[in-house]
Amino acid sequence: MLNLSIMTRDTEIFDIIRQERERQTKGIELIASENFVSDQVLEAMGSVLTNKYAEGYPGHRYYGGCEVVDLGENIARERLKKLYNAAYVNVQPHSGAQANMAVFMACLKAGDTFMGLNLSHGGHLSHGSAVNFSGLMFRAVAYNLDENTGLIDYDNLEKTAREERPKLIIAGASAYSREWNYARIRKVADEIGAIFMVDMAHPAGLIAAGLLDNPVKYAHIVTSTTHKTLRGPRGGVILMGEDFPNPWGKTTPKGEIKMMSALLDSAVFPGTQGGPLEHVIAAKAVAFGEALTPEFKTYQQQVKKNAAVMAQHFMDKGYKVISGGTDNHSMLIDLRTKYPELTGKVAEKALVSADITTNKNMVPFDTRSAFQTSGLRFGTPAITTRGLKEDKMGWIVELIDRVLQDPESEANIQKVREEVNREMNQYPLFAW
Ligand code: DSN
Repeated sequence: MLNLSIMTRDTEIFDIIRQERERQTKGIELIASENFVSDQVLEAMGSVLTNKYAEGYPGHRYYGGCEVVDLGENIARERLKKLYNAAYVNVQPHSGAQANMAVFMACLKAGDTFMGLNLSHGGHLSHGSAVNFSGLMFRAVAYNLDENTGLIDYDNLEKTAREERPKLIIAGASAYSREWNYARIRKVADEIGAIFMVDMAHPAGLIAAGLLDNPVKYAHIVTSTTHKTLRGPRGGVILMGEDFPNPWGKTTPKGEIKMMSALLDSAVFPGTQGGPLEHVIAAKAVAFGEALTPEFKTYQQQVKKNAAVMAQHFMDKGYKVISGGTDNHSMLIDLRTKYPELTGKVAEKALVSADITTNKNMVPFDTRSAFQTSGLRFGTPAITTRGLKEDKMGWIVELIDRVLQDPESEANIQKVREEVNREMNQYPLFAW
């Protein structure tokens, strides 16, 4: 074995890992898109599979010696199909944005029009932000939330779709706490001949547990990340049910008409990625296996219950929760009703100092910029993994409110931080 002098322990980096482990252990993690994976998921990610190049797909690789990783990738594919009742899956996207990019590449030509939820109303960067590939290479048209209800304005969505005739309509969000009416969007997509894609990254775990509607029943194509409510490694996936656009008039440079499944596979590799991360794919397989267990359903029920109870506590304290509550794991708080002068930026910083991690977020029709914001986004997947139940949600909201009442006071923050650290010590996070 090659022995480099640097192979004495790299204390610089391992000390950083130790510090991050400590940060995760002592705090309350409320970022809606984060979670804590199981030891098995972590072990698979840190395994020898990282050494293997496997460009291509199981059975059709560009490298020798892929027989073993083929087995792992096939198990990941079969488990994912079972989880969402899908007919086609691709488990290779390195992230959700990569999965979305592959869908764009398979379905659109540069300059084509598509529609997604306005980023400042809870949408995602890769659904048409002007600084993302989606907004730079394609013509993005946004639909909005209704200002009064905080719900998707489906009338506006339909009207915009009929006027703009996008080739692709995307449903899905980073900060939207309500169930989607997928059937209604599919109807207008069919009317104008558009492909309907759902990015289920945020609620994927709740959907897998059957607690929210499964978009695979309605959409032509579904994408997701695997590391949010689904509780797997960081990564992306693409799925289709039986009803996918086939072949959607796409021809290859050689003039062959290709099926959508083949188009998506080639859009992932070689279109937008090189070698797949087989260690991450193995970790995805582990997470999908975990998601197929009855305990996972119980966990997701608790995630949802914790979120509903937390949202109610915020409202009881006079905070505005956008849309008046939540159907999933997350909620968006408009700080302006209770603390009109307080920005999301200042609030986030004060909470982080108290070891309560959250993120500032624009609220629909925000009067402040994306750097300041008037809102905070909270989610319950990580604290639920940690073992906190609904009886602790009032305590968390109380601590948040104490920080926000006096966000500049180090003494106030310190008192809250001590309470947070003392309590979280009761909820062990790592077995090792
Ligand atoms: N950045 C993620 C989130 O926090 O929602 C989405 O990709």
